[in-house]
Amino acid sequence: MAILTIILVITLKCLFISSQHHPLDPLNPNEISQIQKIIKTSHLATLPNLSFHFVDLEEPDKKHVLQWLSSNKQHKSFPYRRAKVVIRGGGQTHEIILDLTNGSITSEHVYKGDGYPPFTFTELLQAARLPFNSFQFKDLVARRGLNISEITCFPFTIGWFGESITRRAVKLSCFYRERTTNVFSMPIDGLTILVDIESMQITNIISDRQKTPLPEAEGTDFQFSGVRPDPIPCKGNNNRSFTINGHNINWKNWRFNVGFNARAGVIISTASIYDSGKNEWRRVLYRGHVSETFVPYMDPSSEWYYKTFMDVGEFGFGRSAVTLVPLTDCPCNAAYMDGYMAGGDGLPQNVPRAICIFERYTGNIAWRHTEVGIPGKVITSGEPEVNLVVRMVATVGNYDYILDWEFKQSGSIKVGVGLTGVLEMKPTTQTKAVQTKQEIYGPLIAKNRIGNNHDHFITYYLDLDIDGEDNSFVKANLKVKKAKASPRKSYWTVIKDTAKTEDDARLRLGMKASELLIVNPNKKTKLGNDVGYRLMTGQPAVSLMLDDDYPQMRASYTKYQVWVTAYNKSERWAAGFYADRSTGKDGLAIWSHRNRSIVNKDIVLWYTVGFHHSPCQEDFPAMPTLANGFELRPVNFFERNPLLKT
Ligand SMILES: *[C@@H]1O[C@H](CO)[C@@H](O)[C@H](O)[C@H]1NC(C)=O
Ligand SMILES: *[C@@H]1O[C@H](CO)[C@@H](O)[C@H](O)[C@H]1NC(C)=O
Ligand SMILES: *[C@@H]1O[C@H](CO)[C@@H](O)[C@H](O)[C@H]1NC(C)=O
Ligand SMILES: *[C@@H]1O[C@H](CO)[C@@H](O)[C@H](O)[C@H]1NC(C)=O
Ligand SMILES: *[C@@H]1O[C@H](CO)[C@@H](O)[C@H](O)[C@H]1NC(C)=O
Ligand SMILES: *[C@@H]1O[C@H](CO)[C@@H](O)[C@H](O)[C@H]1NC(C)=O
Ligand SMILES: [Cu+2]
Repeated sequence: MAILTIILVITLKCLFISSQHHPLDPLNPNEISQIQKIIKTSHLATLPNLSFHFVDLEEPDKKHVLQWLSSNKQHKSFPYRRAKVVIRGGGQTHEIILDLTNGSITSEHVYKGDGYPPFTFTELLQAARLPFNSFQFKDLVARRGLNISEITCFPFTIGWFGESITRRAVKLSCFYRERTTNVFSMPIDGLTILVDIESMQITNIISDRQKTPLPEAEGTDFQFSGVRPDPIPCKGNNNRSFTINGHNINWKNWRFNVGFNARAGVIISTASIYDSGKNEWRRVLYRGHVSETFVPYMDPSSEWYYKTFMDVGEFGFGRSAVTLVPLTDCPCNAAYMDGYMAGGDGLPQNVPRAICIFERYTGNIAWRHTEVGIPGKVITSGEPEVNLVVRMVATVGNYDYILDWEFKQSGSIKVGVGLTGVLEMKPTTQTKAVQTKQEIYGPLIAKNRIGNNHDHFITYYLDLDIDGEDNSFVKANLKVKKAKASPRKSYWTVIKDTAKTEDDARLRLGMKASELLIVNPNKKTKLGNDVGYRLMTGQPAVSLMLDDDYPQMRASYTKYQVWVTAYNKSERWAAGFYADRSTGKDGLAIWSHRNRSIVNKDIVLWYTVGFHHSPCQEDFPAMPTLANGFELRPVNFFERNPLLKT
């Protein structure tokens, strides 16, 4: 037995060492267990109601990561291996930094500012069960003639509406499951239950006498009943043209690290592209991930006004990651990666197949040309487009977010956001979509159901390091000029404007024609152009709410799609780290208003993918995927088209 243990320990140690692939690798399950043990054996263990809300890698300084990556790694250990942990205990929020190499707490303090860390799954589950032990709730349900065994209550975060003192709380809305699997399509109207999370007690049940009856269950099911078409014949997984070494991916001319945490979900780190002309790896993206989401519903009624969700900061996209289903979520040639995070008890949890990685044969043409200008010949050449996709799906209550990072051999990185799932609906007695005097907050989308209007804003953190850290943000504005001495009267030309400070880099798109570039002013092509990448934006949408509306104050960064800030390791979460019940005193807008210089500096690009969603009948019973996104495309980064090898 003892020998066995020793062998096991040695094996584990070896595994641990050989798994040291990258200093930005996410915490592995052993490390998460180690963290839990350190906290549980420290003085913090005596805190009443200790729970773990955030456990993540405390990333080493960029300088050290880059040094490590460029050195001979064989004999070197990581710059350092630390974790950031946020716990709640005794009614307070504690921030802790742990050193995983020597197993000690290197710093800790109590956070006293506004807002709270993400909820744990355990808290949400406990809250959702409370009504079933409440006599008042049971009585209300019985009086409505509903069977309590057929009710599901979901916790919703409550935002902030100017209160000077906040508590951690959620509101429960309840739904009826009888004869349907589409729980969200059967909302029980006029019933809101307020739960105080710290005491884990119901503090108020609001029941409206004027409630609208339950809509019918008939026709609400979304379960797939048809015959699935045969998947496209697949050669199998044994001949992939990418390799996965721990979290490091190598594919064609790209290499990068795929990380995962409870908050952001997928994190892409140190993405570099091989330049066959220069014979070297060149840096593009140091770190990229979803930073925050904001989903405000456009219904000011007492039952709906508070629905202004920040899913990433309040729950977590990684926390909401689902196990991907082969052939439905990812094609047959996909490889899968698990996602690890800490539960509310600090112990490691695994989401099997949280991420998939696959080559996508897009059916598109990467480039082509037919030349007929040479007498007696027709020359045709070109290549089909094959890309590499890294995908995850976060299911946050009713919505499913499909999050793709797609790498192209041309040097582009395409980021896709797909929205699907089911709508949040409101029952109505209305049966026809006629204009009434009565104000409604969304279209009639199914029998006796309104699909409430809302937005989705998905904000990306993009720390681009184009050929090095020192970059500039350039607005290449298209300016119309009058033509002189020409039959033409006008033409456009490009006038480049380098943003000097953060103030100058806050943009609302669609107002004027411009190309947005991140360039490295210290690196030029042989022809003398600044090397760069262009942000190709998608369908633009900014928040339309008034600036002094409370939800808008918390998400003030959604008034612009584009921001550029000076790099600061601790500025990553657009709505501030403590997004739950935040008041707008931290976050991207605040950082940007420092108006730091961003010329030839390490800078971060923030881009918000936005959707204004006024639902329609096709969104019921489940919604066909609605897609948007953006692309980062090389501009004068290469000497020539990198698809045409020299
Ligand atoms: C552990 O390592 C950190 C450096 O990462 C150091 O600051 C700390 O003093 C060390 N603690 C102990 C107990 O060795
Ligand atoms: C209530 O629902 C439960 C679970 O579906 C079922 O077993 C039970 O018979 C129902 N009760 C009534 C009174 O319909
Ligand atoms: C601990 O949690 C329980 C309910 O789960 C609550 O009644 C109690 O007040 C909490 N204690 C502290 C110190 O927060
Ligand atoms: C595997 O891939 C290589 C290179 O793409 C190709 O030449 C070879 O035919 C493939 N083998 C199989 C069994 O598909
Ligand atoms: C980095 O950001 C944090 C949080 O916004 C701030 O407190 C700190 O002063 C910043 N550091 C520098 C050097 O600007
Ligand atoms: C930001 O800094 C620039 C350059 O120093 C200055 O021109 C501009 O007025 C500043 N903006 C604000 C709001 O102070
Ligand atoms: Cu929507």
